[in-house]
Amino acid sequence: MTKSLRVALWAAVLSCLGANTALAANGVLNPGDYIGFTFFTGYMAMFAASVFFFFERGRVADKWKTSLLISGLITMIAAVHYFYMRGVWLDTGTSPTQFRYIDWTLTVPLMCVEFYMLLRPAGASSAMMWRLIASSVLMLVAGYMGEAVQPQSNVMWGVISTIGWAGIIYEIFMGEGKKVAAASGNAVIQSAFKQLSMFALIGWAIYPIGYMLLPGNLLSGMGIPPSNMDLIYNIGDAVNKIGFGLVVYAMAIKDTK
Ligand SMILES: *C/C=C(C)/C=C/C=C(C)/C=C/C1=C(C)CCCC1(C)C
Repeated sequence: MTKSLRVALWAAVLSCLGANTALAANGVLNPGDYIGFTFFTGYMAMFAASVFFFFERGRVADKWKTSLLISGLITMIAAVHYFYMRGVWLDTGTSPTQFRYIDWTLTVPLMCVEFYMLLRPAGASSAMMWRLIASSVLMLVAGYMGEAVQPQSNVMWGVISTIGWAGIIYEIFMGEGKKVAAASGNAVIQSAFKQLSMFALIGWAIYPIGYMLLPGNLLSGMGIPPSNMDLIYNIGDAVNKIGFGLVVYAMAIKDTK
């Protein structure tokens, strides 16, 4: 990419983020409400992904059917929550924090189960699954505390939440997850595990960026309205929930052949 193209792209992204959006508060999707648009496209994308995973489940080997089912449940739970979040956004123009965190509290532990299901044939212990789930709960409860209960202490809660995230990263990059995957001797599983791990490391890093827009946090006061947090969360959800499911799907199809 040439330098001028890069500069132009960044300018476009920044002006979009900094724009004073026509926020909704009257039940109408206004032309300039790009955050509202992502609630709608997110809703339909999650819905369509669920149909896809449920139907494709019939094409994979028996041992991967539960994994595909969980991929579909993750996007289906998200679709229902996006339906409600979209409504809150249109009616009030405020962040649907409660629905957001109820969604995550169900879907992120299911993503931990997905890691476990992938490595179970290779000998992963259920203790590993519970450690991942416990870390994810710490991450999400602390995030909710910082966003909704004690917003004046959102930096402290963000740090605590990051400890939970680090627990997940440790488990898959240095703990049992890594060891079991390496010992599995199955290149298809190893490649899928590596991709899911990268989602948890890079794809999930999208969320703390949104969180840092909260007043008083690291990215506040840079001219980006805090409401863009929902834009960033919506992008993160589409990338991570659908992408995660597609990695599992591709792995299952490959391993079935
Ligand atoms: C489908 C939903 C997913 C994968 C949600 C993931 C959410 C996170 C990885 C959130 C992480 C956070 C931190 C690491 C610190 C700040 C607070 C959070 C909750 C945004």
